[in-house]
Amino acid sequence: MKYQNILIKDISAHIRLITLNRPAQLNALNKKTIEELHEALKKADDDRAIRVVILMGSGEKAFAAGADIKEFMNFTPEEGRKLSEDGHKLLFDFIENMKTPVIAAINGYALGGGLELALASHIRIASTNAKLGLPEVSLGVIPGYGGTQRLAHLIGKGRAMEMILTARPVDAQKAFTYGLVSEVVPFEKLLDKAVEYAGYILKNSPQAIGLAIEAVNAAFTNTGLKKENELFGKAFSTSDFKEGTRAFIERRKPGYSVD
Ligand code: DAK
Repeated sequence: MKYQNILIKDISAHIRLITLNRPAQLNALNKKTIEELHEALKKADDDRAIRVVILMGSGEKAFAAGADIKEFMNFTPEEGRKLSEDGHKLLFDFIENMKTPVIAAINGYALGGGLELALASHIRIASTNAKLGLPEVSLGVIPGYGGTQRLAHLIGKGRAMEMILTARPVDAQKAFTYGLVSEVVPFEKLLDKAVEYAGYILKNSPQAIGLAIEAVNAAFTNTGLKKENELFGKAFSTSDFKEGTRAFIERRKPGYSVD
């Protein structure tokens, strides 16, 4: 299959690099990109020769600056709920449950859906210029691709609340301190570092790795993702959501209701 929004490159016989490739839009995740990622990830997971996948964004500026605001701003609550459900199924839950480990190499902004993509991955490393955040409430919506659950699982409820409620991104160093990423390296070394981690994985049993992913994930089974899905749809029906996304497009500060 020929892809429009992603690039595929085998770094070695066992390591596949998948690059999000919409740099002019800071690799924002639109529907097409999500579908292509699903296709490419499924192919990698079904291929016994591929034993590690590395995910990156093209360019130096962004891993992914979020879901594509321009695309989803006009969705109805039902379309919002549906896209959230499909997104979970095709990409976020899909990655989390792959038997092939996925390493997110975060090269710049990982915001909103972009950070949620990294959170669904099994290992995260970042470049020194990375900025990670869940700014959804600044747009009048909530994280809808698992962020409310996976961030809290990963870094604890208090820090997750801080990041989600303030909508403020953290820099790479703070992300490391929070346990959000395993390591921080200069941008030029990021891919090499991801390959180094892949090298450690390749020394181990592929079957045991698949089982270990399943076992670790089992510790975090809960109904929170369903609740997030429902509340995400609810946010789409608010006037704040319409105002927040319009303000982003018009490059101005949103004027939210206070009653
Ligand atoms: N969506 C669409 N376009 C985006 C984008 C995004 N998330 N982020 C950046 N862009 C576009 C900009 O509009 C601009 O396009 P042009 O105007 O040139 O056509 C281009 O990328 C370059 O961006 P800037 O000119 O803004 O670059 P700056 O260096 O000035 O600023 C920035 C970089 C990352 C600080 C800024 O671009 C920014 O604040 N971006 C938005 C970040 C953000 O709020 N991300 C969270 C999005 S909300 C869903 C489920 C989950 C979600 C959504 C839906 N459904 C189930 C429907 C999750 C929501 C999110 O991710």
